This record gives sequence, structure tokens and C-alpha cells, in this order.
Amino acid sequence: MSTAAKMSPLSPAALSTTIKHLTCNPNLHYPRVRTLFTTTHYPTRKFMQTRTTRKGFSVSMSVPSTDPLEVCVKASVTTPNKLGDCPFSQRVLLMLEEKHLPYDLKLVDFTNKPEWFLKISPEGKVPLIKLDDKWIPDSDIITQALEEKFPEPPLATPPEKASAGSKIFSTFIGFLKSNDPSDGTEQALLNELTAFNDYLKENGPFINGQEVSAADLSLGPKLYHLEISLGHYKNWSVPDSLSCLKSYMKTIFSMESFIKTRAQPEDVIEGWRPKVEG
Ligand SMILES: N[C@@H](CCC(=O)N[C@@H](CS)C(=O)NCC(=O)O)C(=O)O
Repeated sequence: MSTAAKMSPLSPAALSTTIKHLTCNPNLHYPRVRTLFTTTHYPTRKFMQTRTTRKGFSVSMSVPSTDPLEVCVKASVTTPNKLGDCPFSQRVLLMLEEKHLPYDLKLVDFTNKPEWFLKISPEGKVPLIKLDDKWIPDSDIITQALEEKFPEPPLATPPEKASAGSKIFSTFIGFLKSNDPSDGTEQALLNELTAFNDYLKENGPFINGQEVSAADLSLGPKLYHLEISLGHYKNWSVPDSLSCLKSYMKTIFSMESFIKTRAQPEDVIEGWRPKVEG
């Protein structure tokens, strides 16, 4: 166990009460870690976390708290002061949620990017996160930095599994943009979805087996965009025959962290409109 997650000196009685309380909670099949307190604005530097081990035991431990991390994400174009439709931003927020790290959202208006934002992001892209007083761009780099700086709970996907489903997003965009029903883009997407469904059948329910990991947190938001935008613009949905993929999507879309960080469907639709309408 890393220094970031030391066992706290709980009495055996207190520990067994915690175990009983948590193992009776039917909601605890997922996720693997639940905080006993909300982390946002929690006043002390340390707080108690409860970890459910693979064998179903729960242990309480003390982990270092952190000041809220500043994160720049896209603002909604349909609703004031709401999170917008960037899947890369949601990926970063999911990492923060699953690692129980408090954060401050900075919503960036993409229709009129503010000066302060363009100073820290000359390319004008989100997401960005401030770590050790430095703004870091790109969800790949941010995911890796968060894993290194906050290793508990571990979310890294083993490299040999990390590319599962990685071509789905680009083939989805190809199909979404296509105006020609016979150009093979739909089949290309179906091929990728089928390959991923087969992967899940063998290795699932998640990319790394029984537990959610960083690769799921990257792919989940992209599948969410796929479902909404292909449903809206092409009246298309993932075939029922891809049952492992369907249940994977259902599970990820109903995670507490996903619901909290997802874009509104109307923003997803508006976000893809320029690509569809060319
Ligand atoms: N590779 C980057 C991609 C980030 C990206 O493309 N973000 C989009 C929003 S989803 C963006 O900021 N685009 C700039 C713009 O549309 O002006 C990552 O993984 O973070």
C-alpha cells in the first residue's frame, strides 16, 4: 500500500461495524471504493475512505486530502453554467471522481474563448488541469499524471489491454460524417464494435476484467456520444446482437461518476452538428 493510503488505527470493534455496515449495502458491488464523506470542501487534510477489497472485505483508511484541483472544460452551449459536451473533458472528470479528488470546474465558453484561457491553452483546447501550479493539457497526459500523483485507487489499464476499443471513436466519426450509405463507413464501425463486443465476451465485463479502469473511463464518454449522435442524426443504434457491448454501455452510463459528469444530450447533438452538416 502506498504512503498515500495508510491504515488508520481503528479499534477492531469499530472496524467490524464498518465492515458490517458496508457489506450489507447492496450498492457496493460498484465502485470498488466509496468515500464516507464528500471530499469537496472537506475541511481537514485527511479523511476516511472505505476500500472494498476483491474478496469483499472493507477496510477503512486515511488518505491525504487535497485542495480542489482546477480543471478547464467546455461549457454547455444550450444551458448557462452547465458542463458541455467534450468526451475528453468527461474522461478527466471521471478519473477525478473515481479517485475521489475534489475539483473546481472552470467552464470555458467555446463561442467566445476568454483571454485567460487562451493564455494557458494557446491551442484553445480543453481539458486542462492545474497540477503543482502548472497547467497540463491533453486527456492522455492528464490521466497519466493523475495516476502517478494520486495512485489510490489504482485505475491504470495494463498496456496490453489499453487499446481495446480504441478505433471505435474514429470509425464512429467517419460514419457520422458520411452522406453515402454505401461507402463502407457503417460497416467499418460495425466491425470495430463487433471486435470490442468479442473482446468483452472473453475478458469483460470491463476492459481490464472485473473492475473499471482508465481505458473504460476514456471509452465510456465516446460511446455516449456515439449513442446520442448516431441515434439523432442517423436513427441508428448499436445492434442488440452485440449484447456484451450493450450491457457494458448500460453499466458505464449508469455509474454515479458518469451521471455526474456527463454532457446533456442536447449539447452532444449541437456539438456534432458542424461535423454532420459539413
Ligand atoms: N487529444 C486531446 C483532444 C482535446 C480536444 O480535441 N478537445 C476539444 C473539445 S472536445 C477542443 O478543445 N477543441 C477546440 C475547439 O473546438 O475549439 C485530449 O485528449 O485532451
